[in-house]
Amino acid sequence: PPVIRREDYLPPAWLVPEVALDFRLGLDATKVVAKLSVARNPAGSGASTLRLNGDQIAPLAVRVDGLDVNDWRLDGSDLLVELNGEAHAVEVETALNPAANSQLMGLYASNGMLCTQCEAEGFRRITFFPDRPDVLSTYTVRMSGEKAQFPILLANGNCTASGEGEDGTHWAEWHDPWPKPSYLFALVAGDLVANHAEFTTMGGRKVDLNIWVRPGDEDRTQHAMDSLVNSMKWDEEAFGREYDLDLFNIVAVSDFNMGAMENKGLNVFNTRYVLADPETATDGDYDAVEGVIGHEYFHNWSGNRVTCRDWFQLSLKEGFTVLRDQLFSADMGSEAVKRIEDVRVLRIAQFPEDSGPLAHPIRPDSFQEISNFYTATIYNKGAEVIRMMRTMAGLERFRQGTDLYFERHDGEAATCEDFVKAIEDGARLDLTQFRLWYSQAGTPQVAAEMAHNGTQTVLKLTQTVPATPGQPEKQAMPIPLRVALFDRDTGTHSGEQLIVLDKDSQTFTFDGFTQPPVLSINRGFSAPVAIEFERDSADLVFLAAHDDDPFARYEAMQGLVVQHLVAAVSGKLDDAARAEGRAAIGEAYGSVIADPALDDLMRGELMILPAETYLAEQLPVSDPGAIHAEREALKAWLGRELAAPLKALHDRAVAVAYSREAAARGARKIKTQALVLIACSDPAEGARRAFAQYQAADNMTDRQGALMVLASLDAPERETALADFHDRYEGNALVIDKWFSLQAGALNPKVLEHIAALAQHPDFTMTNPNRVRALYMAAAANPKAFHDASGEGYRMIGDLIRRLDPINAQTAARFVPSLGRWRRIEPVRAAMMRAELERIAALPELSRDVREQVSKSLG
Ligand code: B3K
Ligand code: ZN
Repeated sequence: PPVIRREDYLPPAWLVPEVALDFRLGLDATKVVAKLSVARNPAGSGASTLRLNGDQIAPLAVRVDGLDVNDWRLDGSDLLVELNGEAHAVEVETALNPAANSQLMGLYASNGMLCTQCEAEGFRRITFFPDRPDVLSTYTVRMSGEKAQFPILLANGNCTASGEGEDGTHWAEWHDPWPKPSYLFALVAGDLVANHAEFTTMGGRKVDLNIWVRPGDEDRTQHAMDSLVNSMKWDEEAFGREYDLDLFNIVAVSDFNMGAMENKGLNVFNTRYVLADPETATDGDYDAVEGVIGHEYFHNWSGNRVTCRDWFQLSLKEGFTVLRDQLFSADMGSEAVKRIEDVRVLRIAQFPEDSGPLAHPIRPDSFQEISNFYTATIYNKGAEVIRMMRTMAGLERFRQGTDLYFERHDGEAATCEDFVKAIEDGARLDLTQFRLWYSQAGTPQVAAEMAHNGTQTVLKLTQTVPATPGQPEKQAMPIPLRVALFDRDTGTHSGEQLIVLDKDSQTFTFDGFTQPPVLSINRGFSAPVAIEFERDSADLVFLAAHDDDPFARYEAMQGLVVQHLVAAVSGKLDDAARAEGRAAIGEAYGSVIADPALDDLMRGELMILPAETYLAEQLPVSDPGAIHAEREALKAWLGRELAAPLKALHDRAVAVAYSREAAARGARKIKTQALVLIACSDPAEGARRAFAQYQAADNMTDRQGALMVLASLDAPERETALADFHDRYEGNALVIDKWFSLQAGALNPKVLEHIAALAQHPDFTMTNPNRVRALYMAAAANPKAFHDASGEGYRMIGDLIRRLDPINAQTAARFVPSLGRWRRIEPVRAAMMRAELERIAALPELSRDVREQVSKSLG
């Protein structure tokens, strides 16, 4: 497949200032007439050929300035039309079968309704068009269809006219005044009901808000609506951004490749990020709804008003919008907890990507299939990179930078360079060297050494940016590190400093300590780097108890466990060292459980042990079996050692009544965490408590937590609870997804058998991405299933990719990276993982999506 390169960018030869689309809707036959007013781009090549991209469609008729033409040509799937003048009207007809569209890109059917997904290149599956984000057009959309089947007809912008047609049909016309790229086009037709609200913007504009769902689901939309209103208000206050249409529609669909899509004025959402009530959604689900509603809304400015010049600039909108949604969620809840969660996601999802065969800079230089680049690197590392600019500039100057960015580039298709330049000018920062963060992949490793002499403390920092595919040599990058030095006796520090490491190696001197201070570094995770600093457990126990930066406190807890488990799996622990390491962890854990100054949400964060994938990242090559065994052994030890305080914690949390308040959410979080550890050390007691929690539950957080614990146990309560859960929620797709996920993610000895049986369950289907992910993403992330020594887990994921690829290539490709990590895994398993990739690569028919990921993973 051809490689597309960033450096080959050329402006479009033709622009399309206006588009009129006419849809005659049918589930298995939809007719589309597209009228494009095209004009030569003064900044273009001057070519007379108009190139209109297409994918799996055929031109039924082509007209230029009202006349049928037949001198058009096809180049691959693109339609080429020769044009002589400066401006023309080009009309193309296409016919689609939405019901047969299992890829869920373009126009497709879901549960009897029709909807679209165009980003990145789905619009070309609807009609022929210059399907690239730097072609901005004003859209007018007319659609007609059976009124009974599609009572609600929606598109971008405002509804300008509607009426009844013949034979039970009706029609609607929509107009979006804001020029937009084709990837932001959307249309929805179906039997939908709305939760309606109103929002008045800071400029006094009244906006109608609708959240459209299938009849029966409307009672579960209030949290999404509250989140939308909060997002609109927050963006005005935090970024000065006001909404710009009189209408904002959100539609929930159950078949969706991703989380949601920011189409102008008509966001389309995966139901899982819209529907929530206490009975069916966990606290985590509530947070995810708030975060994604915010994210898509914030795209209205960072993405829609200012869009991307080309797909290499994807992080321009995604990195920035993720940062915006992170700041929003932090403001709505606990800033400290949100920061810890965001760093955990980065470490679990992005660090392994950055150290593997698919590593790429946040602004990639090339791709084969853009859908493969909606990655944790573009999104989450992209957010971290912008967050660093914010940290260096300070909040006020950063805001001046973003104001300048929006002002300068409103209505444009911009580049990452435009963004950096605007921050540079607006925030008055020199970002010359900082631009390396956009071009270099790989997680910088920062080694720290401390020396103390008299009253002087010298901190020596050395950075290395690891080699990544195509980038063997790296340059030093500016790394902003928030640091504080603690006095051991007083347990305090005299102020935090921001130091910027911008050379390979640098020393920083601090004065005034009569004894060696305790270093707290990368506080708040001010830079997305890995810090290597050998230190005594005593120092980590000290920071875990005393650090006033909540992230640093969490980090000290993590550090204690990481040091211990890495030493354990590397065979570096004798019995005495193991006992000593556990004692330090037990002590820190014990104080976290007991500390009255901690709220339970934060306590819950501090109790989370480092993930196995993060532990694996610490080693050049690791044995997942050994990591799993050591981590489980530590959990069981903690459960035994802290049995009494954990049971007391569980009892205390059980007594807290359900509410959405922070205190009650915190209680639910630690409730299940305590339960997990109790079950690890005493399965019978764990099963008893879990079953009681399950039966008493009046909310999904408690019910799911209890069921998760039971699913991992070999106890009679397991089957009873699983059967009850299925009966209770039969027909509720999102909750049945949980039922699949919990079993596939369980640390049960028979988990592979269970997964095989679930794949045959009547509720399982390969055509619904949520269901596929519920079963197989959970399986691929479950060390006990995926890394089973037999290699059966690898075979299961390999088989899935082969079977899913022809149905839904985008979703299939998402499973490749788990197998792609083989180089970092011990040789016996690595060979089996590699063999699965080779089996896939040998297939004659593979999507571009899977082909790219597999060949990069093998190469
Ligand atoms: N912009 C969409 C992503 C669509 C990707 C399609 N392959 C969701 C988001 O980031 O908001
Ligand atoms: Zn986004």
